[in-house]
Amino acid sequence: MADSLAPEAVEPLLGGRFGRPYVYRESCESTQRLLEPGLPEGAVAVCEAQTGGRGRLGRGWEAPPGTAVLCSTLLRPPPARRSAELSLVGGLAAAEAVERATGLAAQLKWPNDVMVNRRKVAGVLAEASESAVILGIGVNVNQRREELPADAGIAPASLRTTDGVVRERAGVLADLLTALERHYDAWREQGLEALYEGIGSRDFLRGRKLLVEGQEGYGVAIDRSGRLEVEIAGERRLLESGEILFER
Ligand code: BT5
Repeated sequence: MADSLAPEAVEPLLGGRFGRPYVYRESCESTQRLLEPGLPEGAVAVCEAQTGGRGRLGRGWEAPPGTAVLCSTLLRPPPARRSAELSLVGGLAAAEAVERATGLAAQLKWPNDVMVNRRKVAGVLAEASESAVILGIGVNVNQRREELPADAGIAPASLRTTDGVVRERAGVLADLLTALERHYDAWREQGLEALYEGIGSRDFLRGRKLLVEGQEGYGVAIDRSGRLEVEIAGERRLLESGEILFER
């Protein structure tokens, strides 16, 4: 079978709640738009190609058809949890799926990027509505170098440009959903504290020189509540959200 994320390739690999139902399209505007609000928690939308893939802050997400994992999961976190933390929950799951696929260490660049060798291989987008959060994850799997966006703010990579291996995406997606379910359940029960070891040990910005809102500083660490502690002009600050540029 050609590499595909069709239900017949993916569903046999799924062992948990996530991915039920599994909503699949060859092409769609964005998987973020495919999940009806009435679906159960854990419903997942996947496609081969997006015509309007979404990043954060109105930016786009690009991947040639059939090369990437593009998925969205419907979640209903309890009101006591800060849904902004879900970017880190999703990032940790994506980092682990990437590590399992490649055997390489992946890091989390706060708040939503997954990095290997200082390049972005995956991105996470949490969009909240009244009744649910749609957690979108894009993982660059089989793109060639020339198929990655040329104008990205952070240098991009795919698993293929990283280690030269072309992979079946179904296994990467199934691993991702399994890890996401496990981490989401732990977060829902105990908060980010339950995932802190996995997140803290992969903290890409820790100790790195940064630019925050035009000012130079350095990253201290992602704290236990999922905020980024930075030091700018000798003062420690906690960031809730934002866009961090780093020195290569
Ligand atoms: C993200 O935004 O990193 C979140 C990406 C989420 C994508 C998934 S795919 C499945 C689901 N459905 C969607 O429509 N979205 C989610 P942000 O940090 O804003 O990064 C976006 C920026 O990354 C863009 O402005 C580009 O510069 C760059 N970019 C675009 N495509 C990329 C890619 N495939 N790999 C790396 N960088 C990319």
